[in-house]
Order: sequence, then C-alpha cells, then structure tokens
Amino acid sequence: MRPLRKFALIAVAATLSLSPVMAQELTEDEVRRLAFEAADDDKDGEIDEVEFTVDIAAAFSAEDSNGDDFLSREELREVSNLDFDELDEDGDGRVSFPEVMTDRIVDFQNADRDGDGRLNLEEVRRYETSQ
Ligand SMILES: [Ca+2]
Ligand SMILES: [Ca+2]
Ligand SMILES: [Ca+2]
Ligand SMILES: [Ca+2]
Repeated sequence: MRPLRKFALIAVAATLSLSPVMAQELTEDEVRRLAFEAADDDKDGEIDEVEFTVDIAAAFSAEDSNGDDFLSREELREVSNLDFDELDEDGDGRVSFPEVMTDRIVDFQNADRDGDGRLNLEEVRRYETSQ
C-alpha cells in the first residue's frame, strides 16, 4: 500500500475521513486537492499560516497514538517519511509539536513563492512535486 504522507506540506487524511482503500484509488493530485480543501478552513482558496498550523496540529494529535503530546520514532514512522532525527532538534528521542512546526514552517515559507504568507493550491503542487 502506498503510504499516505500525512506530514506532507499539507497534512493528508488526518482531517479527512478517507479509508485507505479510497485513498489508494485517488491520484496524488486528487489527494492533494482534498487535503488542501480540508485545510482551507475559511474556503478562500488559500492556506494561511494559522490554517497551516491547525492542519499540522490535527495531524500531530491524530498520530500521537498514546496521547503523551510527543511523537515517538514508531509513531512518526507509521505516517511519515520525515526524518525523525532531523525533527528531534533537542535530541531527547521524541518529537514535540513545536519541533514539528519549526520544520513545517520552513516548508511553508519555501512553498510560498510569491511571499504573501499564504499558499494556494498551485504553490502547494509545485512545491510537493519538486521534492
Ligand atoms: Ca483559507
Ligand atoms: Ca506519543
Ligand atoms: Ca525532541
Ligand atoms: Ca503565496
């Protein structure tokens, strides 16, 4: 099964009720669009930093299966292709939400090509397909 990249630029599926089977039948582009729409809370066609943070927070708590507010190596591995050691900045063997956001916000800023502090779908697509 193709793993869902829940910690892709926009968190996929954490806020969607996609079953794995459904998700498998969708193209990457369709999954990206659904994730984008789910993250775009005010439906203005762009994701601002607040919406982005809310989206990542939802993904984070969904993946924190034991609810201790940290992601263990195992919890992260199940959902993401991000490098655990890279995320764990203070090296305490667990990844906190601020550590995730520090990493994600860099992606957000890199993806924001026109620098207006918001991401539209095209910016997300360009960024993710260039990875
Ligand atoms: Ca929005
Ligand atoms: Ca945990
Ligand atoms: Ca840490
Ligand atoms: Ca932008």
